[in-house]
Amino acid sequence: MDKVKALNIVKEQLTEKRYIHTVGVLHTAVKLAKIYDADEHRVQLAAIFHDYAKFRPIAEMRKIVQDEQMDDRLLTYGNELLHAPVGAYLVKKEVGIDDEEVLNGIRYHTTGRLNMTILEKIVFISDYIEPNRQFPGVEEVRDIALQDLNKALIISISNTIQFLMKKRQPVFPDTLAVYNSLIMKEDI
Ligand code: DGI
Ligand code: FE
Ligand code: FE
Repeated sequence: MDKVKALNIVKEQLTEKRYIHTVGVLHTAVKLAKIYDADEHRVQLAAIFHDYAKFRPIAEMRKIVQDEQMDDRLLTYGNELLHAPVGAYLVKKEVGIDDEEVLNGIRYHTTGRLNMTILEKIVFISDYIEPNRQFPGVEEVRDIALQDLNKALIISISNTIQFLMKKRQPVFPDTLAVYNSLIMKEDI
């Protein structure tokens, strides 16, 4: 599917603000795909559709998680997590994209997972650093993402975990697992 068609499809699912965010993620992801030699077309599609399910009713998303026998933990760690795996499911079902690498980029863009592919890392980081994101520390990750993808992942996940802890929200175990595995591998 080409970029223009994909953008037109996702636009209908999103608010204007979220669409602008999506275009920011797309541009950032393409830049990172060139640097890290990832499949640009797949990265584009995953970036464009990453928040496809963001505005689906919570009840609908919870039902899909149950009916499709997805990971049960998605139902207990916060509703913010649902749009990623449900997005992957709906993009396959409604848009007809069945490339598992693209779908995994969508599926894991919020929590991350152990042994993420380059595409998954690129979508995850681009979601965090795209130009419309403004929060303390984002500039640092923007710079580091151009040099070292894993280091950028460590910092962004660490920031997210701290953000969740400050709000006394649960941290999804796979998110902690990515953090642990990268921090033990990296010399940071
Ligand atoms: O959809 P976006 O806003 O573009 O970004 P996102 O898909 O990364 O979602 C961000 C939200 O997800 C934010 O409110 C924090 C939350 N989140 C991210 N990782 C975790 C998490 N929430 C829980 N409970 N646990 C996590 O590990
Ligand atoms: Fe998201
Ligand atoms: Fe997003």
